[in-house]
Amino acid sequence: MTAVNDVIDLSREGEIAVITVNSPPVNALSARVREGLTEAFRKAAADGETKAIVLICDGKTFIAGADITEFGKPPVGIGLRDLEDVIECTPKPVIAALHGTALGGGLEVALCAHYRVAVPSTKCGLPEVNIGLLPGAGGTQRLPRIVGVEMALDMITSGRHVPANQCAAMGLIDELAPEGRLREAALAFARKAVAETRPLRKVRDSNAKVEAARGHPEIFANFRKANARRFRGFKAPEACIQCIEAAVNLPFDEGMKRERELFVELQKGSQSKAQQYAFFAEREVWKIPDVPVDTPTVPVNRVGIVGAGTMGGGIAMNFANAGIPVTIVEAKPEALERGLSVIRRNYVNTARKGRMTGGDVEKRMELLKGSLTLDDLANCDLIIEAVFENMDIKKDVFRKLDAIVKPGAILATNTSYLDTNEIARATQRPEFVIGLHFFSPANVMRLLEVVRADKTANPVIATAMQLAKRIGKIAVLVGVGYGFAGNRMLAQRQREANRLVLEGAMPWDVDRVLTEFGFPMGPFQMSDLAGLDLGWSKETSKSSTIREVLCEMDRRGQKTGAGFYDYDENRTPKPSPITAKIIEDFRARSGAAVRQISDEEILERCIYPMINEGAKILEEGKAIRASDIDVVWLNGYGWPRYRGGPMWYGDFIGLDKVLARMREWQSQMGDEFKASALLERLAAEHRTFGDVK
Ligand code: 3H9
Repeated sequence: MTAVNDVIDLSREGEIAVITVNSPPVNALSARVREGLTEAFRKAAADGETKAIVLICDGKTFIAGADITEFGKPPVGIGLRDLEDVIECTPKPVIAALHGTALGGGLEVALCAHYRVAVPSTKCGLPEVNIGLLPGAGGTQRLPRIVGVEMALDMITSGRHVPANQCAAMGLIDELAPEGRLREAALAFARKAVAETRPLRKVRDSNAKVEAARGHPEIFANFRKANARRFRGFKAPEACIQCIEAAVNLPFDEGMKRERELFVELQKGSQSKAQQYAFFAEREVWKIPDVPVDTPTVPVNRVGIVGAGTMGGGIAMNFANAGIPVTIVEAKPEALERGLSVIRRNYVNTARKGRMTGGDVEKRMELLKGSLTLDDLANCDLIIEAVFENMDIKKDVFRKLDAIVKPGAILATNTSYLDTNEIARATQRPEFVIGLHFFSPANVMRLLEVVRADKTANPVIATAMQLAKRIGKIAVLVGVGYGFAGNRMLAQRQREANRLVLEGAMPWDVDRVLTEFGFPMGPFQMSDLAGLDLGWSKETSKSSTIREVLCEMDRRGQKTGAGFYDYDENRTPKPSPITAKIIEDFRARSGAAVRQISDEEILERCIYPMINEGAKILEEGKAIRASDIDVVWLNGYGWPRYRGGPMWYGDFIGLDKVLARMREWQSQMGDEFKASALLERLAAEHRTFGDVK
């Protein structure tokens, strides 16, 4: 084996040259990889003994894409497309040997090989859309030439990873190799290609599938229409579609030009920067400076859950889905029965949609054991409390659990707001107490706020983070404080949304501005969905807020067919003249001065106080880094990914601008708008949240 450089090796086995990429962690196409590959291909092409070439990767995966860390920096070395030309024009058969994930630029390189061999566990995809880009190294032109236009539209705009057997069925992979035998299989394929003098098949030349779609613009029109909701606000999916249209309507080289233009346009725009930031932010959250990766963890083989309500049931499903047995405890048999049957119904619905089999439903239900006594949790390694949001009740549960569960077991609370330290103090084992704040519906939402209390031990934190990964969540470590990171910031937005209505905006104005910004729904639609009567009681209601008045009129949200909005039988919200009248009366009674409020003010008033609150969370050390706060908002509250997260957005619009507005509002409306010291400092120093390390 000869090292071409530190990441590329070239060797020969008989008449077959083997080029190996070894650039951990994911063999991304960095400048070194591109240079080494170019040189290796040139050498192998020039070598008289070599009759065919296998391109293979060491480590856990084939090339997983371009090196995203290079984006936005001045280009270095040979370009990816030039490397691809070298590969495609090699005068000897080139066989790409795939394992792991052949993604983005990695798959694009493989598409320039003349043949592709893969082990069955391989997945192929063009996920650039997820980072606000399009496949910019020929993927939009070559993929439809193999898999057809419809499949290319689906793969490129979803970015999904397609399993090898499906790729083989579509012709994207020529041969499946036995698992673990990739190298031998690829070498055998190469020898066969030489022996049979197989053609140097270039994907660029195979036009039948794109020509079949020519003169059928409805394919694209229908696709756009069917996916309008999913693509709303994002620029990359539309650019991907336009590239595939170019593949259909233009000669290959012209299509490549179009792809380049649109790629560069996306790369310059703020959306791709935001989405790339989000990609790395979601990988940073796992890194906790004072909890090193080698921190020991507690093995979690059985989980206990206290409370079989909506949260408890949803949380239980996460563990059952990961094959971890769960014991759920409820106080009353009817409540337990109801909780378990809701879980079963959820699984049956999933099975009905074809996303699991009847057998899977039974397997999961078998992992869930109901009980009416906390004593049955004695052998659990982790117990999650999901009872009513009341400090006394929670403390009582923890006191009891402490006496029952084995030493070393972790006690977790799912509280959304309450003081985890106070709950921990109810036990003799505060170092084993932690917060695990799941978001509703807990079996669907990806976010988990892991709440570190003052005494929580490092192994307990490490275990929680590891377990979150195991059940497919994205975990963010936060400190104790009312509402932790997410709900604490949400409270700012909610307060301003309500205040804006008193000042002259209508709920649907506020919701429209925030949905146009990119949220899936606005604060008032969200309130209607959750139910306006959460925490409301008829006996104590005094018509003191618009919400109370609505509840008193039995307009309690979607479930009663009316709330801030009126709803039809399809639950479509319509601005309500009744609500408008209630609001006008309320304003008149409270003597509020009503004025015209611009969309710009609505947006700024809802978002800037959140950014300011995020800064306070950071300066208090309740979140490790600004990007962790963004991960909370991206995964728990529907913050539009193409706007990075509230902290990224603050940096994007300029912290001096946020600060100026906060000061202005503070002078008009009081200290709720007082700027955080961190915001003041960063703005003064012309720095960003991203600069705070
Ligand atoms: C592209 O190809 C553009 C071209 O079309 C055109 C160009 C002209 N670059 O996710 P993990 C790092 S765009 C740099 O935790 P897993 C990652 O940050 C690209 N770094 O592992 C992490 O670092 P750290 C299209 C990358 O096993 C480490 O690798 N491709 C890249 O859970 C491990 O990552 C994609 O979008 C990269 N491309 O998942 C694929 N990828 O340890 C993006 C990863 O310091 N990657 N890193 O935190 C993935 O989807 C997943 O990483 C993968 C592995 C599935 C591969």
